[in-house]
Amino acid sequence: MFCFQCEQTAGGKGCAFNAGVCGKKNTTANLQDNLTGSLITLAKNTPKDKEEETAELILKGLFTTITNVNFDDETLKTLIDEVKNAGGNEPFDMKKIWNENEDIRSLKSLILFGIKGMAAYAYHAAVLGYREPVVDRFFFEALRGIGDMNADLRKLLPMVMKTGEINLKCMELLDRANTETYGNPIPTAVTMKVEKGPFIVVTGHDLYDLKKLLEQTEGKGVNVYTHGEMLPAHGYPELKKYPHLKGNFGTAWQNQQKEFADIPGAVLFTTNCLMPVKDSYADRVFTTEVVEYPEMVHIGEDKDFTPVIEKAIELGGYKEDMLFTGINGGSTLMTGFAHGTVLEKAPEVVEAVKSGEIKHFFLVGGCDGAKPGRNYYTEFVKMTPKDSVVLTLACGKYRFNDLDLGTVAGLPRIMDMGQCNDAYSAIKVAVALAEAFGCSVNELPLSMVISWYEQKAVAVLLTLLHLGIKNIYLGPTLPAFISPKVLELLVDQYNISPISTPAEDLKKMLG
Ligand code: FSO
Ligand code: SF4
Repeated sequence: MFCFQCEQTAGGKGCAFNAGVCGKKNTTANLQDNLTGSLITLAKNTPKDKEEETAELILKGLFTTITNVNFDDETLKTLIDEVKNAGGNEPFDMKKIWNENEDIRSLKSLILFGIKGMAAYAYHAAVLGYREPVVDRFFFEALRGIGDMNADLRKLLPMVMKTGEINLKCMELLDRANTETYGNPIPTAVTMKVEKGPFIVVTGHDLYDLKKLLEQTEGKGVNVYTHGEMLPAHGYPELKKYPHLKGNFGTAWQNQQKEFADIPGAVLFTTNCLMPVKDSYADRVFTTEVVEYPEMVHIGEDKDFTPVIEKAIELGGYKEDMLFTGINGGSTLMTGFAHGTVLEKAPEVVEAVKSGEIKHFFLVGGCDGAKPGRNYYTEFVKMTPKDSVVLTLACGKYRFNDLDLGTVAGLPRIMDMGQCNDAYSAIKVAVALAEAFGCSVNELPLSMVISWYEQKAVAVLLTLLHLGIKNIYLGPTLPAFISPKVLELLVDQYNISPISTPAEDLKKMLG
């Protein structure tokens, strides 16, 4: 096996031999490569007029290969067969890419990992009935580009940027799907208290699964709690209206093995990040959609969550109400500051900036992860000056979202804009501020501190670059798939820098 698609890759170079750091086995990694290779062949063989109908399979295939999504060799084999039957026979050999010249490999990786992330977003939008032909078609173009052994830097570089451009359209589509289906998020305080009695914890990004579960648990005496990337669900009117959607349990994905170890409730995984399931809680883990783990009960397309509900009732929940806290000891998390809410307050925000009440905005967003060094983000946020606002999104926020940093100009100093795909909200707000001040986004008193882990973060990063956003601080480490030459390019054109220390970086940003 060879895999270097995520931040925790072995030795900062690549996972090889028997298993990946994420727990993915050699056999699974090879099957995932086989699936990707089949998708490349399928893209080559699909006539233009058949692209839209084939796109669904491409989305599913790519999403399945994202880090911490699917560990099940049997499902992978079935999916490969499906792709082969659809026209992906004689899979492209991914080794050819892993063995290519390092700069070509780097650019192809950016495209491939970018479209994997984008596939997840497109998939969530499609579940709600939202598709966009421009997005669907780009998967074919990108896969063909990746499989083109004659492609040089001149051909691949624009495709990297186009991945960012199309991902913006894709995030816009998902934003529309989510807000038209569930309403515009509103600021909401979420408790970390778990009430006594049976409960289900839902993790991942899929709001549709949560909605179905809320409908099916209604009136059954089973409470529902969000976990990880599901936290922003509390802000959506059509989800928050369910009184048994009680609060949030736990923190970010990398803490799941500890947090779920002795949980007297059922856990439903709707997307990544799923970690290898420990015996201590294996009997209470359920998966759905593209997430799968050997021997765990999988809820199929009928979305009949009865086994999950029955498990929760059997386990019975805590005997007494339990008050949990975040990593800094806080027990309430605020969410729901999507573009709709923030832009309503735009005139006040602009006034506060003009009067000097707000001096700086920070976007501290992205993934959390298991490797040490991520307390940088906690320290960074704690050190931000009192006259600044911290916008955040994705699971990295659990490093600081339980902190009470007070308010500035009547606004909370930390505003959670949502999941990683809600980077779209941050972009909308930044663009609106730039318009109000008649300047470019790069001229705003705004600094972006991005943490990455898996491939959705790659897609978001490419979108920021496509928008011409400069001076991004990226951490905790730079991707292994960025070659020195490609890094040089990114530094020259976009002045991307790796994070250093919170104090040093803050000084530069405010300087
Ligand atoms: Fe996190 Fe995992 Fe949302 Fe990712 S839960 S790390 S970027 O899947 O997708 O932020
Ligand atoms: Fe390694 Fe990450 Fe690939 Fe898992 S997804 S095998 S940890 S690089």
